[in-house]
Amino acid sequence: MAQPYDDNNIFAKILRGEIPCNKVYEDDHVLAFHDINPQTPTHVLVIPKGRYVSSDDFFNEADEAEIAAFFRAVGKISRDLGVVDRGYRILANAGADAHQEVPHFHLHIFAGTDLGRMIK
Ligand code: DGP
Repeated sequence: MAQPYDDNNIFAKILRGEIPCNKVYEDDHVLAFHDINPQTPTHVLVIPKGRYVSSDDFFNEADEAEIAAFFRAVGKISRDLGVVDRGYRILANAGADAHQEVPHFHLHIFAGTDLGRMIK
């Protein structure tokens, strides 16, 4: 059974404005902000505003408009960050083996350095 959504997770608090973030983008469906503990010179998190625990939850439960808006936003954010020409990596950790820390679906955008073949 899917894990229930926890309204007290840190990204839910950021979405409600209870905790500040260094915002890079916002629209009706999406919020993006700099990671508090950046692993690369550019490290941005993109989250849907809907209540989705993980990528599995989002991919299976979100409606088409929400999914489309999310990935369009990822594309726009990447371009606006100026990382597309040199290259970037997008990644979602999901579940225990991937060490997902925050139980609100998010994509990481890593860029600004040679990323090698693997990154956590
Ligand atoms: P993950 O392991 O994929 O769940 O990554 C969660 C990321 O969230 C991790 O890179 C650190 C980041 N993070 C955790 N708490 C905060 C916070 O309060 N603010 C911001 N901006 N990022 C956070």
